[in-house]
Amino acid sequence: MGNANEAESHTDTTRAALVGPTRLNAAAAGAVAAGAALATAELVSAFGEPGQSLVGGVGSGMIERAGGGLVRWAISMFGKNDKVVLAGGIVVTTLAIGTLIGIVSRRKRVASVIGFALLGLAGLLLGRIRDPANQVIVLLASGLGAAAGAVVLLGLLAIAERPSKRIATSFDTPTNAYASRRAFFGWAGGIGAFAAAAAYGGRQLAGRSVADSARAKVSLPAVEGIRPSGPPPGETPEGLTPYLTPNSDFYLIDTALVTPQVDPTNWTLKVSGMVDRPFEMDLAGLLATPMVEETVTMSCVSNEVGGDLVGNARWQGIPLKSLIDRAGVQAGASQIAALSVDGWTAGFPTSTLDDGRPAIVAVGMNGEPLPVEHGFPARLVVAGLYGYVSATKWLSEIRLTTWEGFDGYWTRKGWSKRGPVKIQSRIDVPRSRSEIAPGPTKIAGVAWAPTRGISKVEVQVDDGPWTRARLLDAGFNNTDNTWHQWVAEWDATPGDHTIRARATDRRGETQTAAVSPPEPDGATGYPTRRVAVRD
Ligand SMILES: Nc1nc2c(c(=O)[nH]1)N[C@H]1C(S)=C(S)[C@@H](COP(=O)(O)O)O[C@H]1N2
Ligand SMILES: [Mo]
Repeated sequence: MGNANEAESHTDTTRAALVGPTRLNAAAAGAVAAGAALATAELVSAFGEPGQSLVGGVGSGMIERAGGGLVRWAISMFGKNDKVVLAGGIVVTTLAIGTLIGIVSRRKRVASVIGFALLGLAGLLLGRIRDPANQVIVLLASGLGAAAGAVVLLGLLAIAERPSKRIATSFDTPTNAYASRRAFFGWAGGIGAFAAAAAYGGRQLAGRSVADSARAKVSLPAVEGIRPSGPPPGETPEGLTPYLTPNSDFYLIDTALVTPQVDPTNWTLKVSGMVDRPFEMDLAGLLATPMVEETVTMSCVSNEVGGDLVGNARWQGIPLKSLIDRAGVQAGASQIAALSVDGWTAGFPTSTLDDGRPAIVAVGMNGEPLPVEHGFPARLVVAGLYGYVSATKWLSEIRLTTWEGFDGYWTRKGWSKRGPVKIQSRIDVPRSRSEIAPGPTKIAGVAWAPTRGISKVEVQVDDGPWTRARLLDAGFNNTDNTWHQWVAEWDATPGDHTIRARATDRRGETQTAAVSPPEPDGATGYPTRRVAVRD
């Protein structure tokens, strides 16, 4: 018997040693190793350009290659969270690939080295390389990340092997199997937690923002003049959009996965191209140039009817006209191209400025230095043009060129070359699909036709007559460049109702009922709200 037992136990040892880690262990080890690889890459890339990240670089690269489609899809799906979702998708995909590498490596250890080498290569190729300094960092980040992944996977697989060896040397099989399983998951969990902490630390380090601290030091000179303002808050129905959009609520649209962090000490704004005297100016220079403040409603061409990709702010800055006049615009220069530090571009006809509309290189927004995500240190704001053809954030260059000689970022991707803002209105109150009580109620919203102004807003309930709403801002110095708040009274009767609105500009042009999508030059149609009136 004793002999038989020994023989059996010996057989066990051999078999167990060959079995090695379970599939679950190998999969978990792969995922943790991929996490360690990502964390290492993030930590290393944090030492590059501020705000740099390998995941961010891969995402930017994807945005660049997929072009407008991916961005628009992501924005439509996830709104303001589009970037977070994209970055999360990259992380989850990497962890899934790691899991696969782990499972394959269970039988062939060399697969862990090959797998992570390929993953690193993918990161290197996909990660956008903007300048030589970053190339080294991207190379280091993907190389060291891949190495960390392979080492962690091999280590965890080795730890996961122990159960079989222990089983062989012990009579108390279950206990030790549990003990070693605990050991494996202890290690795996520990490394996973460490990786998460390292990745977080890397992001914090990368976010050590020169831009934030530089912005905090900017003090805007006071600007004289009468400031338009909406009616006192007490006079607006609850739920109506405020006249001025606070910076923290102002919509955000850009193609940058990682918000550009501009350090004003090595930034200038260039005025170049078809000009007699090209020049550059730094932030101190801009701040010392005579400024204006203009209240302008800015809107995104992607805004759906009834959507919230529109906001109204006080923009402080230098009139664009004064900057290009100083450079001396040459005859034949028919387009103003506006370039960003991040490679994004916009362009509009030089003649846009002929009517004297607000067109400013803005350094201030609602009395504060321009927020980093809205383009610090300077951006362009042109009344009456959609953001995609005019409102370049993180502005680096204003280049005079010909109309034929240049297409902006979105124009190259099939959007209209000209982007005047279409007259539009929005119903804010009552809320969509809400249930309200019968009796006197308020219908309220905003309407805009920047540079043309709003002369009237009308509302219609079901198929009833169009009735005129009251413009709330008469007498509050509002200009034709901002949106207007409006309110209409309605005696709500029980039942389901559809409310519509339409605006007319000061030239007498009424917004069209014809429904068209945002692409290629802005959505049209009446805004509608469906409400249920119940006792
Ligand atoms: N550098 C840069 N500037 C940009 C963009 C961009 O993608 N990159 N998007 C433009 C678009 S489409 C719009 S609608 C406005 C939005 O400005 P906001 O994010 O400050 O609201 O910025 C414009 N300026
Ligand atoms: Mo936009």
